[in-house]
Amino acid sequence: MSFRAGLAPILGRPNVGKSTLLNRLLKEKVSIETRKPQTTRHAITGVRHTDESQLVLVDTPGLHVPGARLLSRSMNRAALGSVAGADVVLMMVEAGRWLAGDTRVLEEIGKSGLTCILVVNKIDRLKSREELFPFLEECAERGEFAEIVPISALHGDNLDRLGEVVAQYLPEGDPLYPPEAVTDRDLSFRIAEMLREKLTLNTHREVPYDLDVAVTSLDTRGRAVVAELEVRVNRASQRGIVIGRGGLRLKAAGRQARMELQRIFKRPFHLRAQVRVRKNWFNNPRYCR
Ligand SMILES: Nc1nc2c(ncn2[C@@H]2O[C@H](COP(=O)(O)OP(=O)(O)OP(=O)(O)O)[C@@H](O)[C@H]2O)c(=O)[nH]1
Ligand SMILES: [Mg+2]
Repeated sequence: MSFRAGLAPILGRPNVGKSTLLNRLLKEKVSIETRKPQTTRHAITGVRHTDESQLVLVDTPGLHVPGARLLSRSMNRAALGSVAGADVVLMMVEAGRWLAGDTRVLEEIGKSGLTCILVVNKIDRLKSREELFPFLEECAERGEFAEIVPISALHGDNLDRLGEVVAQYLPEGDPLYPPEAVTDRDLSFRIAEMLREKLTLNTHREVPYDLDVAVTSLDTRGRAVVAELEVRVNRASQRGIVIGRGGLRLKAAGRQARMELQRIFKRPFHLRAQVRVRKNWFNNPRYCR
């Protein structure tokens, strides 16, 4: 049998589980996951290697009706941009819930003319298996999908099957990435995103959307990775919220990020974070690029 390799972006409205799927397919967290919508802000590539194929998956920001922010528009642009050069598109929906946002995603994918595989996620949430079949039928009526694959990304149900199905739609050819490649994102990005995930989980209302994290200095020469980070917020009051009473919230988030990074990279991490007020950073092209 010949080798297959190609590009498969994952598109869908916010919060359907795209990042969770990427991480489970790779068996490594390369893209952050939270229960809050609009978590992912960039297109993030992850490579799944098997003996027969190399699947280059792209996690994308959830497509949404753009708000006034430059960041919102640049997130949608990043998602749609990932369709260019794709071999097949994965569209993700939640089992039992086809919303207007899903129809909009399908329309955008339709413009590309590419083959689309529908991934029906979160099947573990259905009360019974009997609820699944009518929903799969509804999906088949809503769009022209080459395949419809029900999964639970969170529980890992049917993911090997999904990988095999997607591989069938890739062109025959040599691997696109070296065998050790996992993601196109560098260590600085992954450290910053990990802290952003923990801060997002530890803050509420508008704060997760008003904060951003960047690594300002990185030293990997010693046994431990030493990183300095800047946490950006939009307003002075959010600075206090993110830091928390006695610095406890920032400290807790930093510890959670450090422990998860140590598990992934199998070496110690030291993170030092400063919180700075950068008014309207989400409208600044420099931060949104
Ligand atoms: N019950 C259940 N929850 C899931 C499943 N997959 C993902 N989730 C949860 O759904 C939420 C959103 O997951 P993400 O992977 O961050 O979703 P996303 O589509 O990447 O979201 P955005 O980046 O905001 O577009 C998280 O709380 C996940 O744990 C699943 O199969 N079952
Ligand atoms: Mg995501």
